[in-house]
Amino acid sequence: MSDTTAHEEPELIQLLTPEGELTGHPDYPLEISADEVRALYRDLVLVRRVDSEAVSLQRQGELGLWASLLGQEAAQIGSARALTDRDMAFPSYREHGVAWCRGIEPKELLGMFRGVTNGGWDPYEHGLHLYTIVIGSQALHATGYAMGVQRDGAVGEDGSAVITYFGDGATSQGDTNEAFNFAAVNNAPVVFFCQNNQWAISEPLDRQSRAPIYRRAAGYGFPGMRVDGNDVLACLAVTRAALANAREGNGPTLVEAYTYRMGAHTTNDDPSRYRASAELDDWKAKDPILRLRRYLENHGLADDTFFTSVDEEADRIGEQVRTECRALPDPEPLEIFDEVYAEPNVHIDKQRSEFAEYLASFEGAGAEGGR
Ligand SMILES: Cc1ncc(C[n+]2csc(CCOP(=O)(O)OP(=O)(O)O)c2C)c(N)n1
Ligand SMILES: [Mg+2]
Repeated sequence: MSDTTAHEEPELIQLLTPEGELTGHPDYPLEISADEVRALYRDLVLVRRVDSEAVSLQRQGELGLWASLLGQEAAQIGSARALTDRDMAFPSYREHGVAWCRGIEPKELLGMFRGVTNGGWDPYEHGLHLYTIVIGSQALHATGYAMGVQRDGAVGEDGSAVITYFGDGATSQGDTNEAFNFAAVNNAPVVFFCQNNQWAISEPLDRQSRAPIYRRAAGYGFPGMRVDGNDVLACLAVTRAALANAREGNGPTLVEAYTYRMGAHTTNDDPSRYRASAELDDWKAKDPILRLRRYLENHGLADDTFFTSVDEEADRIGEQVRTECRALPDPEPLEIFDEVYAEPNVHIDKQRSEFAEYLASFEGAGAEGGR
């Protein structure tokens, strides 16, 4: 018995080769000006800098944890730059590039990882839901939200679409598969954007799926495609098409962005214990920033002055991230009770007053006692 689903070579949608050559793709034509390409390059470089500063801040004890996006910049910037202000995104916990594109200040992102906020931003103001740690749950939230958009009649060419981000590991979760099915049967305007970074902590891709992830969409009855996740132009073109499809009332799409987590899972992890360094070297050759830089240089679309100005801006942002992180105020201890429920709740009120009493018992024992 032959099993073509598992063994046929998958097609990878690519517009820009790792050498920086623009090949384009017949199904995903992309009209983009030189200014827009330079803006994408700037996004990629600045987001990588915010990320590397955050890793250093964790190492210096300023953050409790950080989940690095290193290597996934193009998947995030390309897809998020395809969104409009009317769209809503539901991220996981590594989507710092998406947050950047949705206008979240780096310090707002750092707050949660420093343990000083319960979330960090107003989801409606930015069109970005809060970070979600419960793997795959955001796919259901996004599907429900998309069904709400549908019921509000906020669809059509100028309407809203929804996108949700999750990883390869999340495709093994029931929540994600339920979301696929629910979105399909309800024709919900949602794009499932899977960043397949080849690893779910220490579990490699072949422990998650025998068939390529994007092919699962066929089983639920909607289109799926694999895009080169290190090619910012391909990610932009494919996500734009998927969002347009959702807006036009054609339901969900699964986009598998084939990429690589170049760093550790989080700052708590040591990948040298479970993966070979040769694998990382292979992916370094496909670096998303390098290939866009090569394209800009090869076509004379950017000169040294441009690259230097972006690097200088990155230095300024690095400095800003370090300063603002250290200046983030500690919350009042009792604030933790304020955002548990939207409505007053007797159980929470009881816990609040018990905790207030406990804190008061430290009075006179020094300011640190209550903290
Ligand atoms: C429901 C649930 N199960 C397990 C975990 C623990 N956990 C945290 S991250 C992770 C791996 C996720 O891998 P993937 O979906 O590929 O995302 P990536 O971290 O690679 O971006 C797991 C199992 C969790 N947070 N939530
Ligand atoms: Mg992963």
